[in-house]
Amino acid sequence: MIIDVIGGGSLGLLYGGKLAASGADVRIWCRSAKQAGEIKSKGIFIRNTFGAMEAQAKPGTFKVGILDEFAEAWRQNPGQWIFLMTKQKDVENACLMSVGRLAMDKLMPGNIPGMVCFQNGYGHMERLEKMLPGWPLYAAVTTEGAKRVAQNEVAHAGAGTTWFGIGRPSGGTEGPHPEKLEKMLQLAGFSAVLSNDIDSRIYRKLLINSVINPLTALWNIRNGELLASEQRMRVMRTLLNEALAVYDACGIPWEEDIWDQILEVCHSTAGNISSMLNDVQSGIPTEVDWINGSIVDLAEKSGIRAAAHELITGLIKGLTIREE
Ligand code: KPL
Repeated sequence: MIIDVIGGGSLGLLYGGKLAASGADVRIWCRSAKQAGEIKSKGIFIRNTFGAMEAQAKPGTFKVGILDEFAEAWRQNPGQWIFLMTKQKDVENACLMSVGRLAMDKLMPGNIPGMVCFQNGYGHMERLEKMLPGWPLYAAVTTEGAKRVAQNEVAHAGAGTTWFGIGRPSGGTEGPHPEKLEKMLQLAGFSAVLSNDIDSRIYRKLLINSVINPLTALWNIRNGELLASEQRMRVMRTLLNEALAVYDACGIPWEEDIWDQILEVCHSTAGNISSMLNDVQSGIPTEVDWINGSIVDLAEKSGIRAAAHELITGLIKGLTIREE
C-alpha cells in the first residue's frame, strides 16, 4: 500500500519519516526542490524532546519529489492513500499542483485513493470536496506535537493521538482498506484510531484551538502559562463561552466538561509553543482565519455575532505583516 505525503512541514516529516522508517511504502512531496534534494540525500531525522534520535528514514528507503511531479508519478504507479499535510492556507494551492490534477483523470471509483486531511480549524473539507468531487475524503485530528527544525529534521515535541475518519462532505465513500492504514500507522509508532465520529472531534478541537492558540500567540507564552493567572483564565473563558453560544445557535453539540478538557490540554502541553505562536514567531501567516474566523463565520450563518472571536482574529492578523 503506497502512501503519498503532500507537504514537507513538521507533520509531513513526522508522519512520512516514521512511516518510511517502519518499512512502509512512502512518497513525500515537497514544495521546494531544495528541500526535496536535502531529504533525498540525507533522509529524515526525527528527534524526541531530549534531542535523541527517535526514528530515521534512510535515503533510498522512500521516494521524495516536488509537488509538480506528484500527478505523473501517481499515474505511473498509483498509490492508495494521500496524506494532505499542508496548512489550511495552502490547501488549494498544494492541491492544484498535485492531487487536483488527478481529478481530471476520471478515475474508476475503486481506483480513487483515500485522502486524509490533517488541517487545523474548519472549512477545508468542504473546499476539498468541491475540488475532488466523489473522492473518499477523511479528516484527521491529531494531538501530535512537532516542530520542523531543519529541511529534513523534525523535533517530536509530544506524542499524541491521531483520529481519522470519513468527514461529512465525503458522503460516506470509503477509502481503500482504512483499517490497514490504521495498522500501518500503529506499526510506525503512532497512536492512531479510525473514528466513526470524526466531526465531533473536529468541533471539539476547534473549541480547544480557538481558546489556546490565539491567546498564546497574542501574549507570546507557552500553553501552560495560560494557567498562570486568574485574569488569563477569565479571557479564555470569555472566548469559550462565546464559541459555545455559537455552537448552540448552530445546533452543534459540545461536551459538558469542555472547559476541563481545555485546562487539561494546557497542562499536558504546558511546555509547548502553540502552532499559532510558532507561526507568529516565524513571521508567517497564521491559521486564525480558519480557527477563530470559523467561529465568526458559524455565528454569522446563524444570525448572531461572535465579537470576541472577531476581535481576536483581527488582533492576531495584526501580528504578522504579511497577513495584511
Ligand atoms: O493543537 C494545538 C496547536 O498548537 O495547534 C494545541 C492543542 C494548542 C497544542 O499546542
